[in-house]
Amino acid sequence: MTHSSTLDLARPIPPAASDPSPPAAVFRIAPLQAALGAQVTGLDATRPLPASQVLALKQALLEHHVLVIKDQQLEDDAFARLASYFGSVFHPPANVPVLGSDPYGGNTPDIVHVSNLAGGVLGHDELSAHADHHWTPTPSSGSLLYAVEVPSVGGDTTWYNLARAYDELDAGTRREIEGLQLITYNPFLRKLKPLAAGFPLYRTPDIEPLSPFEVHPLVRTHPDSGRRILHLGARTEVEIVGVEPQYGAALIARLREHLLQPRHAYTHRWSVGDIVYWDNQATLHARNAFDNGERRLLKRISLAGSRPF
Ligand SMILES: O=C(O)CCC(=O)C(=O)O
Ligand SMILES: [Fe+2]
Repeated sequence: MTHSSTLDLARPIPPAASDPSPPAAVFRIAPLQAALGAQVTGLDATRPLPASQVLALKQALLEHHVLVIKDQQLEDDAFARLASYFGSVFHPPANVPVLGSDPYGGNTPDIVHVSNLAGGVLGHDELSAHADHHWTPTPSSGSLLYAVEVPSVGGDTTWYNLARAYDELDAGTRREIEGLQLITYNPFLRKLKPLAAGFPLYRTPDIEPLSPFEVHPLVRTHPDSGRRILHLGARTEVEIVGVEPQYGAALIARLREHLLQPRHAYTHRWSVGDIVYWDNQATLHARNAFDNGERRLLKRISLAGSRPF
């Protein structure tokens, strides 16, 4: 008797006919048909995540560099909790301006509104490919963008796979760039000191160096996967330390042309509710322009990183 009542209790209880909640979607991570990226479905970030899902996301990020998490509807505290499974929020040194900070640095919000609407940053223009906070002593490990409002056309974001870009360099170029040190100057500092010629792609001796600046390896080693990464932005002002400027500028131009090939890229067309979490240590991201008459609001959290080696 006791035995059979135990069995009765173990039997699944069918939902009442009036139960409005849909069955929970199955958690799934599927690689995209692209040079990088995987899509995540069935994740419910309104609640704390199970350990198995956090581990699966971390592993997938290492393999695919970009995770497109679908169908989220989150208050800021739930978005911040999701991000905090992967690290703490990036805070720059007080004298280093970054996206969303005061012009000379300081007061960086934890959640930045990337938007053409009032209170937002980055407007509606195209953005060239970059890794967030590359120019700081400890660049961001990764960032998350959460789509709240999206335009009907444009405002797509493209990620580039820098691990693949490195792997596909010919052996001679890999030898040539091994051990080179690169300064990536802070574009927010350049905005404060504009040049008549606009934003230079390479600092030549006639241009006074922006300060503070940081020296990092041109080829970095991913701190978690150990993969070699071509750690170079598309248009940010740079300088290879200790080489002849003409040679340095030509080498950088050649490497940029190589890494920006469409076969290293994935372009994301945003839907409301998407969260993209990407690895800044293995990718660049860029955005195309959109019509300023349309509304676009993405909320961004950028995560702390470590000194590149
Ligand atoms: O607006 C975008 O798609 C990208 C903006 C960006 O570069 C960032 O949030 O780090
Ligand atoms: Fe960015």
